[in-house]
Amino acid sequence: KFHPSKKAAIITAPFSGGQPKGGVELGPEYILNAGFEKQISSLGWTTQVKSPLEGTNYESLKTNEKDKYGVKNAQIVSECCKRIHDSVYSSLEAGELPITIGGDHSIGTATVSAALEHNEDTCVLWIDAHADINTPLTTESGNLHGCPISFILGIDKESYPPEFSWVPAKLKANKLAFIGLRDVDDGEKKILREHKIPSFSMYHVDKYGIGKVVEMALDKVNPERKSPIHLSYDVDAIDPSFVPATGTRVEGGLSLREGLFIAEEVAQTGLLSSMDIVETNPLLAETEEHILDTVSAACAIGRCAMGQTLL
Ligand code: EXY
Ligand code: MN
Ligand code: MN
Ligand code: MN
Repeated sequence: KFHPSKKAAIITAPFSGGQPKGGVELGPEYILNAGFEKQISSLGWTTQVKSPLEGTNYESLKTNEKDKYGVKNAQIVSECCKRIHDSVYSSLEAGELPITIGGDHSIGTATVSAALEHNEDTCVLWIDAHADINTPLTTESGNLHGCPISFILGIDKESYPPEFSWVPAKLKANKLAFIGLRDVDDGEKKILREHKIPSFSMYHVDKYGIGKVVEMALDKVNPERKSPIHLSYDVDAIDPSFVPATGTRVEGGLSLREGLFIAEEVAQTGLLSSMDIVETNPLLAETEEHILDTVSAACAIGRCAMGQTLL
């Protein structure tokens, strides 16, 4: 349905300031070196790579101090997000399908807000072990990769550092669904309940099977299957046995096939309009094989979402 002209933009987001570990900023480089652009163009897409953070050096400004709002690195996260937002937004306006490669998940603030500014009807599938919905009031870590969704929904607005006042909070709670959850903070659980956000944990995946879970999630956020879909894919949704090189591993995750199935099923709707693939951290690998597994999985997620089929 969408993208008859099949134009994609691969947007690099080499940024680690949303969490304390180093190395996640190398994700885009590893994924591109693995041939990601060629893999997408082999599926019939014209591709280009855009690097909105080129020439910046936000990494060198990263600290481990919380500000008076209780979060770390608000300034650099905000500035990176603004650049990525503008890049994603202009791609969408140009009729391209932006694939943003992270970097940590704080950049979801940028990509989702751009998707909603382009089309207010966009729904969001957030595939993750974590809910990433802490507010500055509920976060214990102060790491902003645990907070992007609260900014996009505009929850507890008064608690935000002023750096985030540019973020348009256009997402409605009934247009967001989670799949893969298994490490959710108590404060986040309360938010999920209060806002009645459709949340499918690993319990639901086991109980109903991944096929039914994806269908239920789409029924909630996109019942008529006509809204554009933003797929925000944190590779830590997949079990660490398949995806070891990531910063916040949680046991008991999706099998690699379940993880790829989600992307395949989104592709089948014909409604994918933008996506993120985040949290690949090559420096956290213990072996070369760990790097290869993780980077291959990240590439495969992208290919499946962009239409690769098994037969
Ligand atoms: N909920 C925890 C926190 O807020 O620090 C862990 C967040 C991990 C977020 C990763 C990106 O998905
Ligand atoms: Mn995440
Ligand atoms: Mn996560
Ligand atoms: Mn926490």
